[in-house]
Amino acid sequence: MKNPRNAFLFPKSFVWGVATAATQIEGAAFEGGKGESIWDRYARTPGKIACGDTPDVACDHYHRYEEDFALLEKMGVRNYRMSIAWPRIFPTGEGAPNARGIEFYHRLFDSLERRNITPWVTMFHWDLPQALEDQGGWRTRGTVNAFARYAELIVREYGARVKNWITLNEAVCFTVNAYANGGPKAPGVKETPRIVNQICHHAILCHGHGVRAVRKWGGKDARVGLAEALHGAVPLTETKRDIEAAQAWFHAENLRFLDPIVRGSYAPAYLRACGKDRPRCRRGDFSLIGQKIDFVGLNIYTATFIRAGEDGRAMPMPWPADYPRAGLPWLRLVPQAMYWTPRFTHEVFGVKTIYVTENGCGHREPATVTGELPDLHRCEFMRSYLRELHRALQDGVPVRGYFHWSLMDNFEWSDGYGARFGLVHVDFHSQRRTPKLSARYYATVVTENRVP
Ligand code: PNW
Repeated sequence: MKNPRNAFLFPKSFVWGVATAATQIEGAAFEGGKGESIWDRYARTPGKIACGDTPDVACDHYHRYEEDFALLEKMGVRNYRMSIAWPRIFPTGEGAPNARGIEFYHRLFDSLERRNITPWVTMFHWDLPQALEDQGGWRTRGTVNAFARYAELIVREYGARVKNWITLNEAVCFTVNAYANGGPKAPGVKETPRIVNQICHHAILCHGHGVRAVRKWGGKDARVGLAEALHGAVPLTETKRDIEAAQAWFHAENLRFLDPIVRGSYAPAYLRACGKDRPRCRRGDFSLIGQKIDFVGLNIYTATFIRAGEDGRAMPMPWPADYPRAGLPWLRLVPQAMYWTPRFTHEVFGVKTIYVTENGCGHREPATVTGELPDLHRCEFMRSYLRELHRALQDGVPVRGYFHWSLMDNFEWSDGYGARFGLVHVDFHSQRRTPKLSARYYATVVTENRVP
């Protein structure tokens, strides 16, 4: 028998990590001089969040980060993706920065450094300062300018210790899913298509400001990219016809954000689809938006099956009612997304360096009594998705790392604390942390560099 430890091996330089976001874990929502974010406000609007949950305390990571990083260290995880809370740095989004907020992240980076864990820092993971929203928020250029100042400040402040920057997390979630249909993301309003398109334009402008800040203040060895939630497509069969149809559909579905960033202009097809509601652009916008980036992060959870119709056109498959899901209604179990989304991103958008910046499953798991929580479903989820990632690497798709979402159970936005995505279980009453079986599984992945 061949040595089974040689099966599903990853390249030596492959980056393994876990991911979190400030609002979902920090808590201390009104401590240390932090200002109110749109999620703090949204959580106080009745009916918006399951069970009336709020991010006020979350995992209390603000006070317990040492304990959390000790868990990371124990798992052997050497890369940690996190976000900085904009309202902790600028409580009202602009004006004077908050020294205690700035200090807090220095303490976090100190702790990571001591443990030899590399930070990957997201500048914006949805927590817009409420004061900016009150002045028009993403609808205005004022917010873009405020973001530019924020990005510059954090890169100047932390650039000596942070070398991996992610400007925005999932632009579609805090723009379209927040302003087009009344939710489910904060602020949960319904604007006209013209305003929504303008909001999206402002979002990619912010990405550009983030890139500029890193180039100017981040040092020679700094790298910058963004984390995207692309609409994934999986060909129903691996025939030429279905693959071509899936690829065409993937391209058409993802023109709004990544395309202008990698090509430096809006695609004619995108502008046609916007019609009279196309975004208003100013001179200079695209030299900012289209700056070269070092990698694209993909948050991969699910995808849509596509087949070619008679005329070759892409036809999305309807979902059978019983199709399996990984905990939440939208999270249909499609491990092949881990193969096709990076591959199409490479083929269609010409991206040469890809990181999977999120992947995970969210279940309603029972509280642990003592010891380990045997989340066999999460182990199986990871195993099947990681094998598809391995297949992508074997076929030459340039994926350089993987971050599991998430380190621990946390505030899952509108789903509150009911949907648990963690490798580590959190008891939200006692704040006790208990590694699940999947934490051990992932520790094996990371330390042996393979899919067991
Ligand atoms: C991501 N989809 O959101 C976010 O970046 C995380 O903050 C969040 O906790 C995690 O995924 C789990 O929800 C997504 O519909 C939301 O494909 C929806 C989708 C993808 C990602």
